[in-house]
Amino acid sequence: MKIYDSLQQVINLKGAAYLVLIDPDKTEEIKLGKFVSFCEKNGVDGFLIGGSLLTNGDLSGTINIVKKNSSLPVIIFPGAVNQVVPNADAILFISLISGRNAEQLIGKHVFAAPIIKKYNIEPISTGYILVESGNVTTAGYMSGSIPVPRNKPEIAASTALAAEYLGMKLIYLEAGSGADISVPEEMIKLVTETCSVPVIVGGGIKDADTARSKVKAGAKIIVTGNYFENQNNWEKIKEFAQAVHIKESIKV
Ligand code: 1GP
Repeated sequence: MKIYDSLQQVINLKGAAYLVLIDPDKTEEIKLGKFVSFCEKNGVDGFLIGGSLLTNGDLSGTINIVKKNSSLPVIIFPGAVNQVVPNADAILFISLISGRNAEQLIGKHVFAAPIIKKYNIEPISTGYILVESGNVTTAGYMSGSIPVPRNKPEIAASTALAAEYLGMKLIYLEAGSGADISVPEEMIKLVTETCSVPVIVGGGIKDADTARSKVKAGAKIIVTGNYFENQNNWEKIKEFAQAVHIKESIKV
């Protein structure tokens, strides 16, 4: 089954899917192996791997460790063309639709597409919308683009709808890794009411209640990264997964 379809299946079954972002710059082998198997046992549905800027991380090596220690889907979340590597299951084929820089809308993709084809990894076309989040994030800085103002949900919704009409299969509402404040619920609500493809929400989510309120607002995939880079927080993974899997808690 394609990874996109398996995500849809999780969404149908559990109400929403929970993905954990792994930054190859911030991992060490033994800890990462333990972490991913712990994630799998505690309800995580898959991993995103990559980042807006990798300085010394080994993306391929990181994916190998993740695959050795878990059977969950591994999806590249690329910040640059050199993050297209062969050993992942899929790649978010991201177009920065909140920006107006042709390179990030289509230019880099021309370089990446033949490599993705050669490696035979599944591209998942994703409209990426940066949302103002209090501070300048790496994603915002590196892309040199102005994020959508937090109090302008109609801009995000129109952008997402345009992406859907262009054939994109996911929308990613991104506050940025380590954001001070996460994507506002009002924006998630309007975007998810306006377009029909699944909406990912990530950036600055630091507790399970916040994750649940994003799902209640309409998010179909929640991503957290930074919070679980601190091992002291690992005990909360199950709580996050349960908060995201809104259908399961209703059943109980
Ligand atoms: C960043 O959305 C992800 O691209 C996750 O953000 O690291 O803030 O959880 P955090």
